[in-house]
Amino acid sequence: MGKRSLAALAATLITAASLAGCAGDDAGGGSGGGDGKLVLGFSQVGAESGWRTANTKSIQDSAAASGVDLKFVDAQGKQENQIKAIRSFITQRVDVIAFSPVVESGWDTVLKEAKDADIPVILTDRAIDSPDTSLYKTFIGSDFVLEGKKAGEWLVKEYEGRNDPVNIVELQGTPGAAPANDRKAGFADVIKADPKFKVVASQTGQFTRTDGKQVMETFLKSQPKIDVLYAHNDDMGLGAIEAIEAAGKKPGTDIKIITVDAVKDGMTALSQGKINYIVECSPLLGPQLMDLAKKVNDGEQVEQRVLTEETTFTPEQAKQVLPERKY
Ligand code: GZL
Repeated sequence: MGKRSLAALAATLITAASLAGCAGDDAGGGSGGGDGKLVLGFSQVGAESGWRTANTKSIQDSAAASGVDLKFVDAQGKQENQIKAIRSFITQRVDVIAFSPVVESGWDTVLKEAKDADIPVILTDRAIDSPDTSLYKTFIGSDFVLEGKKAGEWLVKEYEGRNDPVNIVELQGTPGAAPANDRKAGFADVIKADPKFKVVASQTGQFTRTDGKQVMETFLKSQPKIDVLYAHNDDMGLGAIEAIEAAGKKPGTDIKIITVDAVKDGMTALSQGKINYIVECSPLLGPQLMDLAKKVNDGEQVEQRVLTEETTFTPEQAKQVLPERKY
């Protein structure tokens, strides 16, 4: 149990004892595991993509390796399930709460409850849009706007010197999710400089292969000419490749494809030339999350924003790094 929890526990015990004549029930502050282990409650978005699976593995493996007692809950992509899980962590008096917010909005009430219960919160992977940054200790994750910009910059370079119109279709991530909003904004901000680039269709594929394939099928039927697909993650891009091939076209040649994540299946398609460029978004947040959880449990100051390291890949680079890719 960290220093923060001990202080909170002592204060609550004194209050409880003075009110009730005896401590009796469980006191406030983090209870810590009976065996003195840090107890971390984690609410995960779901299991929608290869990235998410790798993220979950990183968190679970890191908790085991660092002796953290992890209470892991999968929300199946529903905000109400994440809110329920956070409330349950508060009732259980965990030491620290962490979660990857499925969408940006609607968290203030439940995070205020955690703050009132003196349980620190860490945001991982995705941000929230609350103006009250006192509701969480830190946010560890990627800069999604930058990821969108990197995708746009590749496209601008790819079509440098050419003036014919470039028709782009876009597969967006989950509506309301920070990576969907920001990857869209960053990409649009770069391509707006050149009027030849036109996003002729943009629709959510929910970050999944199935939806990515289905939406790409509708794009192929409704759009007379598609030059480029920008997919907010590899999984939707891989689903779209199935639709493109079924329509008798060559992905990566007839339709250029840019995706984000760089999970193994995406990198394999990239190495085969079916995808032209991938912007990496690292899911391996586990080790840093455990380190941050221990620090906030001990009442240590941590940076408000912890950025993850990531790069970009071309087909040649994918061939080189695939053998040692961890996910
Ligand atoms: C990004 C993460 C996104 C991935 C998708 O940090 O939130 O969610 O890009 C995943 O693959 O579904």
